Amino acid sequence: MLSKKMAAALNKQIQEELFSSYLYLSMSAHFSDMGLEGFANWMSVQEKEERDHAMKIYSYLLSQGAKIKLLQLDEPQHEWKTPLEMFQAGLKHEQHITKCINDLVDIAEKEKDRATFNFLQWYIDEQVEEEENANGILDKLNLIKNSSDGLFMLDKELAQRVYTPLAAAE
Ligand code: OFO
Repeated sequence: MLSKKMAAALNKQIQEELFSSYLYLSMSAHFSDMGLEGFANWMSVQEKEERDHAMKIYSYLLSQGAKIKLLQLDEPQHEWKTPLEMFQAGLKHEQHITKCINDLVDIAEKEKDRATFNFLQWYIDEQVEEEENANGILDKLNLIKNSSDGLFMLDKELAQRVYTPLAAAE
């Protein structure tokens, strides 16, 4: 049984995850506009994974008999100057999500809500991976600088990313 505070905070996290999806979808569209289809693919996979993150919380709330309350989504940014700027924005966003997850864990701890505390461990691990992924691509973009050959090679690499639905990945 979740407290009202815990349920409200988890509902808010569904909104955060869906906004993440919206943001990465916007980035995917912008990469397509730039003709960088490999980058667009990477963001498209990211966008789907974020929906999975939201739905995992959705299912958890339902399993606990809590009410689902979907909140309004903000409009994401549509334009960026460079791929580097986009991944910098992506990393900053993931750092924000990490803070959100840590805040949720704090609430679960304060309320001695062991089930939710356990549930959130998956998100803690996931955020380590999310920040690592964004950092890894940022490192490459920093090495490439303005080389169009380098960008072309990285675009080919990012085209290889494949979406695995969360249920299948676990
Ligand atoms: Fe990007 O990990 Fe969820 O939001």
